[in-house]
Amino acid sequence: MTPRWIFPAAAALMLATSVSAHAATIQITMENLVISPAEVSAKVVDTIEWINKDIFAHTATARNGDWDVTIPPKKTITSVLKKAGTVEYYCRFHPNMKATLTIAP
Ligand SMILES: [Cu+2]
Repeated sequence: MTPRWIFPAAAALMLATSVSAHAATIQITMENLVISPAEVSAKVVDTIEWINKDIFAHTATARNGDWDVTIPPKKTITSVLKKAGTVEYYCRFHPNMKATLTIAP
């Protein structure tokens, strides 16, 4: 006889696989006042993990106003990309920190 738990486990596995085929998680690190990688390609529905390794807060502020994420010191913030385009962004506290995110539809 087949154990009852196999069916929900298989269903959960299939669900996880189909989700990951469409959306990726991309990590962008802020460390020593540098955003890396400085140029990232992503697509709509991807998740960005903003990782701040510094001991002060940073922001990822889109120049076109699409988003403005504040990342507290030593924290990781996730956000989901909703709009396509090539977005230049910077840190409001440290304007020398600049990078580009290219988001495909
Ligand atoms: Cu900063």
